[in-house]
Amino acid sequence: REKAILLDENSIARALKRISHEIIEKNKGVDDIVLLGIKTRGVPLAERIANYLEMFEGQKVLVGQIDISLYRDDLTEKYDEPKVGINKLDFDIKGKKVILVDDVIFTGRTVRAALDAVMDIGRPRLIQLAVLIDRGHRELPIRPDYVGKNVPTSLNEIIEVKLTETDGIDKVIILEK
Ligand code: 3GP
Ligand code: 5GP
Ligand code: MG
Repeated sequence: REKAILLDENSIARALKRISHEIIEKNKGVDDIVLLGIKTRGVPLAERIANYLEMFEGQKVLVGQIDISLYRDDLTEKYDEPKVGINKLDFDIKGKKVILVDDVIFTGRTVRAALDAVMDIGRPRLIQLAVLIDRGHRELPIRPDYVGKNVPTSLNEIIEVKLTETDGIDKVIILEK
């Protein structure tokens, strides 16, 4: 079942620090940047990146959450379009640079739904995407701006992302179904 460890605690930290530096480089600082974590594990990842951004640039970066619910019976079955949950932010994103953060990008449908949610909330200046793992198999023309690790997968493989905040440990492994 477990085939390999893709990232451990140290390599997750290094990947998130590198992504944070890339965000600063691409945006020439962190002015007007807000991070939006997608549902469960995108949220702690967004919080960690925000901490690194503050560490590197000495400026606070706001973090919000986006709730996208997938309706599917089984992780390998075809599923309906991801649905946008109730999304409220306690800050305004009008004119902001929004960076969506998720743990894994696969078909791209969750991100597409998240883009809808963001546009509903307010009109950002631009939207970028950061993911810890890109496992391929995109079904939409969506690509991340920042990637922790590219992992070409087969469809019977699953990436398991564990984070201390949600799972008590930092670890990314690849499993065979
Ligand atoms: P997350 O809420 O932290 O993103 O989709 C619900 C959870 O199931 C996700 O956690 C994700 O980590 C996990 N998961 C593992 N494999 C898959 C998969 O192939 N598709 C989806 N949608 N989720 C998966
Ligand atoms: P997509 O909508 O791009 O098909 O899938 C992205 C969402 O599903 C992400 O929020 C991610 O958590 C989850 N997901 C898809 N494939 C995997 C996977 O192999 N492992 C994990 N952990 N999550 C996945
Ligand atoms: Mg996710």
